[in-house]
Amino acid sequence: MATSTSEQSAKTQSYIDKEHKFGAHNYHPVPVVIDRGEGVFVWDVDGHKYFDFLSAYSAVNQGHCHPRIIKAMTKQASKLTLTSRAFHNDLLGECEEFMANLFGFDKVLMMNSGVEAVETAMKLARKWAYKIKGVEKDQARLLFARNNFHGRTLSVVSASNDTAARQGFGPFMPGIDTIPYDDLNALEEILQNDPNYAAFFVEPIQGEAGVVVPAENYLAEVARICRKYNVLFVADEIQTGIARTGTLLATCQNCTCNADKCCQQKDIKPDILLLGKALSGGVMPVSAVLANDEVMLTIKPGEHGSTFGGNPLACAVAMEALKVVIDENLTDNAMRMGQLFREGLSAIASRNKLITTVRGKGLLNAIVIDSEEDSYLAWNICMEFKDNGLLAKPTHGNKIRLAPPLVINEQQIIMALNIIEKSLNAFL
Ligand code: IF1
Repeated sequence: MATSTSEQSAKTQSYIDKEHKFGAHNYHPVPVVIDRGEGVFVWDVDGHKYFDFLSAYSAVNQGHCHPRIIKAMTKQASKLTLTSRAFHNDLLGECEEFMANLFGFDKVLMMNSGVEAVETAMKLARKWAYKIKGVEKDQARLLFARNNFHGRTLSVVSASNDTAARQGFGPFMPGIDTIPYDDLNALEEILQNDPNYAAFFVEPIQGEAGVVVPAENYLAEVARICRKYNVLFVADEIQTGIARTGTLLATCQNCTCNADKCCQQKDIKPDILLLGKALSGGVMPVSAVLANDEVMLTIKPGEHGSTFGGNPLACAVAMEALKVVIDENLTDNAMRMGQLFREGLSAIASRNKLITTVRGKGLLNAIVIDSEEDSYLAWNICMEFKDNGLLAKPTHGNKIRLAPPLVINEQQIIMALNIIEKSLNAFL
């Protein structure tokens, strides 16, 4: 088993010291240095094995270094990686067609990081507001839910209410407002009082806020209210999408379709869908914006893009990463293993009062620890997890996100639950 944090090896410390000396100090990582990943496991430089219960924030849904995705990547990497969009390439159209059909939209705009997809959607929403909805020039407003996390660019943190994300970065993007999450009255009230709203951006489950699951009817009602006031419903599925929550998309809350073609139940279909992270199985940055022609065609040639957006390597990887999700029934596995996992966590909570809440959907779950938000208890519990062979990290103080790769099996879930209970009991 892993050496305890106090016995952290000199080898591990040397890697951490080098990062500290030569790298920006923009993170406070768990003190572990990983050098190999396979499936649900990662290993550190001292050869210690861990369950990965963060999955790079739901980017490695298919498991670390999935052989099919690596094979697709290495095959394409030795043939053609990048042309820029100055020229066509032989995979972009195929990838766009595959994704448009799978998720049920007319068109796809490929980008790289998740926040680039969010920024793209903000630009599309404003363009649509001026060209289609008829909002006066420079008067379009964008609406977000409070306690959101959509990325870290200046215009996106302009929509954040998180102090750490905003402090010292002003001035912020104008034309942005927020309302409480999971509050339909607030949404109806703000949209009925101002015709200048272009779009409402929302996470189907708020990940960084601590895996906050809204009311069962929230997303369907968001879609209805947005349609009522001619406002675009933008679903940020960068973390919740691609089978993570037990359906291909979290907006398909009560999905009954099988996962090889998202039915996108008409009543909750977003106008703009944002994907990222697991779109590449965690092997490279790939993101995508999906929308129908009325929205997507408001941007003309030369008005948006990126050097690497839609590159052939990303297209090869994205298609294979999605095919793995479908072929291995990861949506169904996430649903079943998530149910088993939450039952196990609830059983632990009945024996150990440190867990005050268990919540989540599919394999996006979190436990809330009985402590103040600014307490170090959740961090110390994660250090104990690490010493016992499981990696996780607290979010917003006293919540611990627990999100393994979707390839996890029943035996591994039970082993992880045993580690979690053993670790928590060390604090009783
Ligand atoms: C970090 C948080 C999670 C996202 C949603 C857009 C983006 C993200 C719903 C932007 C990215 C990442 C960022 C990453 C840690 C992680 C994160 F802790 F920061 F808040 F997952 F909750 N929409 N989330 O979750 O995508 O540009 O990063 O590709 O910044 O360390 P990105």
